[in-house]
Amino acid sequence: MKPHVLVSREVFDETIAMLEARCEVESNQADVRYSSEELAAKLADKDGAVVSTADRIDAALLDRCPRLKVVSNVGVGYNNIDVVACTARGVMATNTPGVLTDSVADYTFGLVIAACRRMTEAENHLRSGQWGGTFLKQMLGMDVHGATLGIIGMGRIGQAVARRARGFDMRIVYHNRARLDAASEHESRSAYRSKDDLLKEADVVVLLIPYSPETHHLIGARELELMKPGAILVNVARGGIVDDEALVAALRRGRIRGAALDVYENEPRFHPGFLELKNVVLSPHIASASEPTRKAMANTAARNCIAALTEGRPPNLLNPEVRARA
Ligand code: 8YV
Repeated sequence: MKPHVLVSREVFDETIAMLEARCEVESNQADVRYSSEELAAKLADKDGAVVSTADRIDAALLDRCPRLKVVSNVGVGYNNIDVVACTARGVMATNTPGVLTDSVADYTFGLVIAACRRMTEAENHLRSGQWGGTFLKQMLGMDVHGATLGIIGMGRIGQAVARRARGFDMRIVYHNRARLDAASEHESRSAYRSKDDLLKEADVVVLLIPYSPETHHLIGARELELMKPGAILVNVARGGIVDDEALVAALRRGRIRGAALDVYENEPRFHPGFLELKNVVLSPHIASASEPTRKAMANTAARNCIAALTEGRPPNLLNPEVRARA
């Protein structure tokens, strides 16, 4: 008998076809976000789940899914999944590392340029009908070339952003839980700094770390005060890493030059103060959203789910210590 799988959000037809070749599939192709209660009810009789990073998979939900053997995240970040609770219940958890690295790095660098050169502010100015023609001191911004880029989180994506920064002749400093080896530092032309020293030195600070209780509000009022007055903050990692209340206050009083955000505390809700500000670029969590990359993410998640249900040990297993349910 084929295992039963829930796909919690709309995916591509090819992903459904891949799953249906090996599983009985129920997919939310209407893409209406399930409540926690609806998700638990849908998973009560399932063997596997392909879920989005917006779906909360916690102990309370897992206790209502006695057959569940695998939770397969469509995304590299997995703070939405209580992996310890999965392991305790014999549930495998997987993510999709690697396939989105370059798309997220591309988008991150696009946000760097947009914020430094005030691109969205300029577009809004034009769209609002206020433009009276070009003049010398219009929309003066900061040059990207030659600026110092500070990368907090020098994993795959951080190192891909560093490669892009080299093409713009930027100086690169980074902070990471573990310092890179000498060869990787040399290859990325980057220099290690403590978090505080990076914040004091960088013209542009980019956040590329996972969210966890340890990184909650890693950037708050204190850290924003350390930044250079003309500096820019870019967050494409996770909402909650930045204290958005403190960031709104710092942007309002011009404590830093600007920001670019793709993620927010409590998204899809976000701090209304951002909407009043011209010195912030806003986008709706789309850093990985190129079509090829989102297809690769969904298909990788499907392959992880199928492997877990048919072979027992999937690629990209987040809890290899798990004794999976029979
Ligand atoms: C989202 C992301 O997963 O991969 C991640 O961790 O944050 C994004 O790629 C994306 O919204 C797909 O659901």
